[in-house]
Amino acid sequence: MPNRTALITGITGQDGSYLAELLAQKGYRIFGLVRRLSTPNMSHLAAVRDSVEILDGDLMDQGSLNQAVRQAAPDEVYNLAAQSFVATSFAQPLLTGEVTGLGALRLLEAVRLHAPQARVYQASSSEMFGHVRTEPQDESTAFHPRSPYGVAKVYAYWASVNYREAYSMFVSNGILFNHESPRRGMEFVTRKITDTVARIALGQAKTLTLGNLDAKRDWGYAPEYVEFMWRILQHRTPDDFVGATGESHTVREFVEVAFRCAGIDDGSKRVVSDARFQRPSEVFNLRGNPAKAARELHWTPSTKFEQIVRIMVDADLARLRAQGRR
Ligand code: G4F
Repeated sequence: MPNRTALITGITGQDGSYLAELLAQKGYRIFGLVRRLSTPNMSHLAAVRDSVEILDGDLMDQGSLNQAVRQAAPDEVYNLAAQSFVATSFAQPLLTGEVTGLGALRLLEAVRLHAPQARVYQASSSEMFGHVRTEPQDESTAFHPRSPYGVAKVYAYWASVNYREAYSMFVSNGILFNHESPRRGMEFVTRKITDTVARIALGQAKTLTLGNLDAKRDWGYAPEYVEFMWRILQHRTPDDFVGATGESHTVREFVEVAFRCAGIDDGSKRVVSDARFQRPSEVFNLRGNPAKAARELHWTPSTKFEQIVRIMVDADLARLRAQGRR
Protein backbone atom coordinates (compact mmCIF):
# COMPACT_ATOMS: atom_id res chain seq x y z
CA MET A 1 0.00 0.00 0.00
CA PRO A 2 1.48 3.42 -0.89
CA ASN A 3 2.22 5.62 2.09
CA ARG A 4 -0.68 7.74 3.16
CA THR A 5 -0.83 11.18 4.73
CA ALA A 6 -2.71 12.07 7.91
CA LEU A 7 -3.51 15.41 9.47
CA ILE A 8 -4.10 15.29 13.24
CA THR A 9 -5.55 18.15 15.25
CA GLY A 10 -4.84 17.94 18.98
CA ILE A 11 -1.63 16.06 18.23
CA THR A 12 0.15 17.20 21.42
CA GLY A 13 -2.46 15.64 23.71
CA GLN A 14 -2.84 12.12 25.07
CA ASP A 15 -4.77 10.69 22.11
CA GLY A 16 -2.99 12.74 19.45
CA SER A 17 0.44 11.59 20.56
CA TYR A 18 -0.52 7.90 20.77
CA LEU A 19 -2.19 8.16 17.35
CA ALA A 20 0.93 9.79 15.87
CA GLU A 21 3.01 6.87 17.19
CA LEU A 22 0.61 4.33 15.67
CA LEU A 23 0.53 6.06 12.28
CA ALA A 24 4.33 6.48 12.26
CA GLN A 25 4.68 2.70 12.72
CA LYS A 26 2.35 2.24 9.76
CA GLY A 27 4.50 4.48 7.58
CA TYR A 28 2.18 7.46 7.33
CA ARG A 29 3.37 10.96 6.55
CA ILE A 30 2.00 12.88 9.56
CA PHE A 31 1.03 16.52 9.85
CA GLY A 32 0.02 17.89 13.23
CA LEU A 33 -1.96 21.08 13.71
CA VAL A 34 -0.62 22.95 16.74
CA ARG A 35 -2.00 26.08 18.37
CA ARG A 36 0.68 28.58 19.30
CA LEU A 37 1.44 28.71 23.05
CA SER A 38 4.04 30.87 24.76
CA THR A 39 5.40 27.66 26.30
CA PRO A 40 5.05 24.92 23.66
CA ASN A 41 4.17 21.52 25.04
CA MET A 42 5.59 18.81 22.79
CA SER A 43 6.62 16.40 25.56
CA HIS A 44 4.19 13.62 24.54
CA LEU A 45 5.58 13.72 21.00
CA ALA A 46 9.14 12.89 22.06
CA ALA A 47 9.08 9.44 20.41
CA VAL A 48 7.87 10.72 17.03
CA ARG A 49 9.09 14.32 16.95
CA ASP A 50 11.17 13.70 13.80
CA SER A 51 8.27 12.04 11.98
CA VAL A 52 5.72 14.79 12.56
CA GLU A 53 5.45 17.94 10.45
CA ILE A 54 3.97 20.68 12.61
CA LEU A 55 1.54 23.17 11.10
CA ASP A 56 0.58 26.38 12.86
CA GLY A 57 -3.20 26.62 13.22
CA ASP A 58 -6.24 26.86 15.42
CA LEU A 59 -9.79 25.49 15.27
CA MET A 60 -10.98 29.06 15.89
CA ASP A 61 -9.34 30.30 12.68
CA GLN A 62 -10.85 29.17 9.35
CA GLY A 63 -7.97 30.51 7.25
CA SER A 64 -5.38 28.52 9.16
CA LEU A 65 -7.45 25.34 8.76
CA ASN A 66 -7.85 25.90 5.01
CA GLN A 67 -4.12 26.45 4.71
CA ALA A 68 -3.27 23.38 6.82
CA VAL A 69 -5.56 21.11 4.78
CA ARG A 70 -4.17 22.49 1.50
CA GLN A 71 -0.58 22.03 2.66
CA ALA A 72 -1.03 18.54 4.11
CA ALA A 73 -3.27 17.27 1.28
CA PRO A 74 -4.31 14.49 3.68
CA ASP A 75 -5.86 11.12 2.96
CA GLU A 76 -7.10 11.00 6.56
CA VAL A 77 -7.98 13.78 9.01
CA TYR A 78 -8.36 13.10 12.74
CA ASN A 79 -10.09 15.88 14.67
CA LEU A 80 -8.91 15.31 18.24
CA ALA A 81 -8.56 18.96 19.25
CA ALA A 82 -11.11 20.39 21.69
CA GLN A 83 -11.61 22.21 24.94
CA SER A 84 -11.99 18.75 26.45
CA PHE A 85 -12.31 19.32 30.19
CA VAL A 86 -15.96 19.14 31.22
CA ALA A 87 -15.55 21.25 34.40
CA THR A 88 -13.93 24.10 32.45
CA SER A 89 -16.80 24.06 29.98
CA PHE A 90 -19.09 25.38 32.75
CA ALA A 91 -16.70 28.27 33.39
CA GLN A 92 -16.01 28.93 29.68
CA PRO A 93 -19.12 27.76 27.82
CA LEU A 94 -18.74 30.05 24.81
CA LEU A 95 -15.10 29.20 24.26
CA THR A 96 -16.00 25.53 24.52
CA GLY A 97 -18.78 25.94 21.98
CA GLU A 98 -16.45 27.80 19.62
CA VAL A 99 -13.60 25.29 19.78
CA THR A 100 -15.30 21.97 20.44
CA GLY A 101 -18.48 22.58 18.42
CA LEU A 102 -17.89 25.19 15.71
CA GLY A 103 -14.22 24.20 15.47
CA ALA A 104 -15.24 20.80 14.14
CA LEU A 105 -17.50 22.48 11.57
CA ARG A 106 -14.67 24.76 10.46
CA LEU A 107 -12.44 21.75 9.91
CA LEU A 108 -15.17 19.98 7.93
CA GLU A 109 -15.50 23.08 5.75
CA ALA A 110 -11.75 23.17 5.15
CA VAL A 111 -11.82 19.50 4.11
CA ARG A 112 -14.91 19.97 1.93
CA LEU A 113 -13.24 22.83 0.06
CA HIS A 114 -9.64 21.62 -0.12
CA ALA A 115 -9.51 17.81 0.28
CA PRO A 116 -13.05 16.47 -0.25
CA GLN A 117 -11.84 12.91 -0.79
CA ALA A 118 -10.10 12.78 2.61
CA ARG A 119 -11.58 10.53 5.27
CA VAL A 120 -12.45 12.44 8.45
CA TYR A 121 -12.57 11.08 12.01
CA GLN A 122 -14.53 13.19 14.51
CA ALA A 123 -13.73 12.58 18.18
CA SER A 124 -17.22 12.29 19.57
CA SER A 125 -17.77 11.56 23.23
CA SER A 126 -19.87 9.51 25.61
CA GLU A 127 -20.58 12.85 27.34
CA MET A 128 -23.18 13.29 24.58
CA PHE A 129 -25.29 10.57 26.27
CA GLY A 130 -25.13 12.53 29.54
CA HIS A 131 -28.28 11.90 31.54
CA VAL A 132 -28.75 8.30 30.53
CA ARG A 133 -31.94 6.28 30.89
CA THR A 134 -30.75 3.04 29.31
CA GLU A 135 -27.70 0.93 29.94
CA PRO A 136 -25.37 0.13 28.26
CA GLN A 137 -25.25 2.97 25.74
CA ASP A 138 -24.74 2.21 22.06
CA GLU A 139 -24.89 3.95 18.67
CA SER A 140 -28.68 4.28 18.85
CA THR A 141 -28.93 5.68 22.41
CA ALA A 142 -30.51 9.15 22.59
CA PHE A 143 -28.29 12.11 23.53
CA HIS A 144 -28.98 14.22 26.61
CA PRO A 145 -25.79 16.21 27.24
CA ARG A 146 -25.25 17.63 30.74
CA SER A 147 -22.51 20.21 30.17
CA PRO A 148 -21.56 22.89 27.64
CA TYR A 149 -18.86 20.43 26.55
CA GLY A 150 -21.43 17.69 25.92
CA VAL A 151 -23.67 20.13 24.04
CA ALA A 152 -20.75 21.22 21.83
CA LYS A 153 -19.85 17.59 21.10
CA VAL A 154 -23.44 16.88 20.05
CA TYR A 155 -23.21 19.80 17.61
CA ALA A 156 -19.95 18.46 16.18
CA TYR A 157 -21.42 14.96 15.93
CA TRP A 158 -24.40 16.14 13.90
CA ALA A 159 -22.27 18.44 11.74
CA SER A 160 -20.20 15.36 10.87
CA VAL A 161 -23.27 13.29 10.01
CA ASN A 162 -24.61 16.20 7.95
CA TYR A 163 -21.41 16.53 5.87
CA ARG A 164 -21.56 12.80 5.20
CA GLU A 165 -25.16 13.04 4.03
CA ALA A 166 -25.07 16.40 2.25
CA TYR A 167 -21.73 16.11 0.45
CA SER A 168 -21.14 12.34 0.37
CA MET A 169 -17.92 12.88 2.30
CA PHE A 170 -16.31 10.04 4.27
CA VAL A 171 -16.90 11.40 7.78
CA SER A 172 -17.16 9.06 10.79
CA ASN A 173 -17.76 9.57 14.49
CA GLY A 174 -15.96 7.56 17.13
CA ILE A 175 -18.09 7.86 20.27
CA LEU A 176 -15.39 7.23 22.83
CA PHE A 177 -15.99 6.54 26.48
CA ASN A 178 -13.32 7.68 28.96
CA HIS A 179 -9.85 6.44 28.11
CA GLU A 180 -6.84 6.96 30.30
CA SER A 181 -3.07 6.54 30.40
CA PRO A 182 0.00 8.07 32.04
CA ARG A 183 -0.35 10.87 29.45
CA ARG A 184 -3.77 11.92 30.76
CA GLY A 185 -3.91 15.58 31.81
CA MET A 186 -3.62 16.20 35.58
CA GLU A 187 -7.05 17.85 35.76
CA PHE A 188 -8.95 14.65 34.88
CA VAL A 189 -10.01 12.55 37.82
CA THR A 190 -7.97 9.41 37.06
CA ARG A 191 -4.67 11.20 36.68
CA LYS A 192 -5.41 13.48 39.62
CA ILE A 193 -5.92 10.35 41.72
CA THR A 194 -2.83 8.45 40.54
CA ASP A 195 -0.56 11.49 40.82
CA THR A 196 -1.82 12.36 44.32
CA VAL A 197 -1.72 8.76 45.52
CA ALA A 198 1.87 8.49 44.29
CA ARG A 199 2.74 11.73 46.12
CA ILE A 200 1.13 10.39 49.31
CA ALA A 201 3.16 7.16 48.95
CA LEU A 202 6.35 9.22 48.66
CA GLY A 203 5.47 11.51 51.57
CA GLN A 204 4.91 14.54 49.33
CA ALA A 205 1.16 14.91 50.02
CA LYS A 206 -1.24 13.98 52.80
CA THR A 207 -4.74 14.05 51.30
CA LEU A 208 -6.65 13.50 48.07
CA THR A 209 -9.39 16.09 47.50
CA LEU A 210 -12.23 15.06 45.20
CA GLY A 211 -15.84 15.82 44.24
CA ASN A 212 -18.44 13.17 43.44
CA LEU A 213 -17.05 9.73 44.34
CA ASP A 214 -20.17 7.90 43.19
CA ALA A 215 -19.94 8.86 39.50
CA LYS A 216 -19.48 5.78 37.30
CA ARG A 217 -17.39 5.69 34.16
CA ASP A 218 -16.40 3.13 31.54
CA TRP A 219 -12.63 3.55 31.66
CA GLY A 220 -10.46 2.10 28.89
CA TYR A 221 -6.78 2.30 27.99
CA ALA A 222 -5.98 5.17 25.57
CA PRO A 223 -3.33 3.42 23.39
CA GLU A 224 -5.96 0.84 22.42
CA TYR A 225 -8.47 3.55 21.54
CA VAL A 226 -6.27 5.19 18.89
CA GLU A 227 -6.18 1.82 17.08
CA PHE A 228 -10.00 2.01 17.16
CA MET A 229 -9.90 5.49 15.55
CA TRP A 230 -7.65 4.24 12.76
CA ARG A 231 -9.86 1.22 12.11
CA ILE A 232 -12.91 3.46 11.79
CA LEU A 233 -11.25 5.24 8.87
CA GLN A 234 -10.21 1.94 7.21
CA HIS A 235 -13.83 0.69 7.23
CA ARG A 236 -15.41 0.35 3.80
CA THR A 237 -18.09 2.94 4.56
CA PRO A 238 -18.27 5.97 6.84
CA ASP A 239 -20.23 5.23 9.99
CA ASP A 240 -20.47 5.92 13.74
CA PHE A 241 -19.06 3.58 16.38
CA VAL A 242 -19.03 3.38 20.17
CA GLY A 243 -15.59 2.71 21.69
CA ALA A 244 -15.87 1.33 25.23
CA THR A 245 -14.98 -1.60 27.46
CA GLY A 246 -18.55 -2.49 28.50
CA GLU A 247 -17.57 -2.28 32.20
CA SER A 248 -18.12 0.61 34.56
CA HIS A 249 -16.61 1.52 37.92
CA THR A 250 -17.11 4.35 40.39
CA VAL A 251 -14.56 7.05 41.12
CA ARG A 252 -14.45 5.54 44.63
CA GLU A 253 -13.35 2.15 43.21
CA PHE A 254 -10.63 3.88 41.18
CA VAL A 255 -9.38 5.52 44.37
CA GLU A 256 -9.37 2.22 46.30
CA VAL A 257 -7.45 0.35 43.60
CA ALA A 258 -4.95 3.21 43.25
CA PHE A 259 -4.17 3.23 46.99
CA ARG A 260 -3.81 -0.55 46.93
CA CYS A 261 -1.39 -0.36 43.97
CA ALA A 262 0.73 2.12 45.95
CA GLY A 263 0.75 -0.14 49.01
CA ILE A 264 -1.27 2.26 51.20
CA ASP A 265 -3.74 0.54 53.57
CA ASP A 266 -5.59 3.49 55.08
CA GLY A 267 -6.33 5.20 51.73
CA SER A 268 -10.00 5.94 52.42
CA LYS A 269 -8.97 8.08 55.44
CA ARG A 270 -6.89 10.28 53.12
CA VAL A 271 -9.82 11.26 50.87
CA VAL A 272 -11.35 14.69 51.46
CA SER A 273 -14.59 15.80 49.85
CA ASP A 274 -14.76 19.31 48.37
CA ALA A 275 -17.85 20.80 46.73
CA ARG A 276 -15.62 22.85 44.41
CA PHE A 277 -15.09 19.67 42.39
CA GLN A 278 -18.82 18.94 42.00
CA ARG A 279 -20.41 19.92 38.68
CA PRO A 280 -23.59 22.02 38.27
CA SER A 281 -25.11 19.07 36.40
CA GLU A 282 -23.37 15.71 36.66
CA VAL A 283 -23.21 12.68 34.39
CA PHE A 284 -23.75 9.94 36.94
CA ASN A 285 -23.39 6.75 35.01
CA LEU A 286 -21.78 5.82 31.70
CA ARG A 287 -21.24 2.32 30.35
CA GLY A 288 -20.81 1.64 26.65
CA ASN A 289 -21.69 -1.31 24.45
CA PRO A 290 -18.79 -1.93 22.05
CA ALA A 291 -20.53 -4.79 20.17
CA LYS A 292 -20.73 -2.97 16.83
CA ALA A 293 -17.01 -2.15 16.94
CA ALA A 294 -16.20 -5.79 17.73
CA ARG A 295 -18.43 -7.05 14.93
CA GLU A 296 -17.53 -4.63 12.15
CA LEU A 297 -14.05 -3.38 13.06
CA HIS A 298 -12.78 -6.44 14.94
CA TRP A 299 -11.76 -4.10 17.75
CA THR A 300 -11.96 -5.27 21.35
CA PRO A 301 -10.09 -3.54 24.17
CA SER A 302 -8.10 -5.91 26.37
CA THR A 303 -6.53 -3.81 29.15
CA LYS A 304 -8.65 -4.23 32.28
CA PHE A 305 -9.61 -1.60 34.84
CA GLU A 306 -7.14 -2.73 37.55
CA GLN A 307 -4.32 -2.89 34.99
CA ILE A 308 -5.00 0.67 33.82
CA VAL A 309 -4.91 1.96 37.40
CA ARG A 310 -1.67 0.08 38.07
CA ILE A 311 0.00 1.35 34.87
CA MET A 312 -0.88 4.93 35.84
CA VAL A 313 0.15 4.65 39.50
CA ASP A 314 3.45 2.99 38.56
CA ALA A 315 4.17 5.67 35.96
CA ASP A 316 3.49 8.48 38.44
CA LEU A 317 5.64 6.83 41.11
CA ALA A 318 8.50 6.43 38.60
CA ARG A 319 8.19 10.03 37.39
CA LEU A 320 8.15 11.50 40.91
CA ARG A 321 11.09 9.34 42.03
CA ALA A 322 13.09 10.45 38.98
CA GLN A 323 12.25 14.10 39.73
CA GLY A 324 13.43 13.56 43.31
CA ARG A 325 16.82 12.34 42.07
CA ARG A 326 17.40 15.43 39.89
O1 G4F B 1 -12.09 12.65 34.64
P1 G4F B 1 -13.25 13.54 34.41
O2 G4F B 1 -12.98 15.00 34.49
O3 G4F B 1 -13.83 13.11 33.00
P2 G4F B 1 -15.28 13.27 32.32
O4 G4F B 1 -16.00 14.45 32.83
O5 G4F B 1 -15.95 11.96 32.42
O6 G4F B 1 -14.87 13.57 30.81
C1 G4F B 1 -13.83 12.87 30.14
O7 G4F B 1 -14.35 11.79 29.42
C2 G4F B 1 -15.20 12.12 28.33
C3 G4F B 1 -15.63 10.82 27.66
O8 G4F B 1 -16.81 10.39 28.29
C4 G4F B 1 -14.48 13.03 27.37
F1 G4F B 1 -15.29 13.36 26.34
C5 G4F B 1 -14.01 14.27 28.08
O9 G4F B 1 -13.27 15.09 27.21
C6 G4F B 1 -13.11 13.84 29.23
O10 G4F B 1 -11.97 13.22 28.67
O11 G4F B 1 -14.42 13.21 35.46
C7 G4F B 1 -14.91 11.91 35.65
C8 G4F B 1 -15.88 11.87 36.83
C9 G4F B 1 -16.95 12.97 36.80
O12 G4F B 1 -18.19 12.41 37.14
C10 G4F B 1 -16.53 13.95 37.88
O13 G4F B 1 -17.60 14.65 38.51
O14 G4F B 1 -15.13 12.10 38.02
C11 G4F B 1 -15.86 12.98 38.87
N1 G4F B 1 -14.94 13.67 39.78
C12 G4F B 1 -14.99 13.55 41.16
N2 G4F B 1 -14.02 14.31 41.71
C13 G4F B 1 -13.93 14.48 39.46
C14 G4F B 1 -13.35 14.89 40.67
N3 G4F B 1 -13.46 14.88 38.26
C15 G4F B 1 -12.37 15.69 38.24
N4 G4F B 1 -11.87 16.08 37.03
N5 G4F B 1 -11.78 16.15 39.41
C16 G4F B 1 -12.24 15.77 40.65
O15 G4F B 1 -11.69 16.18 41.68
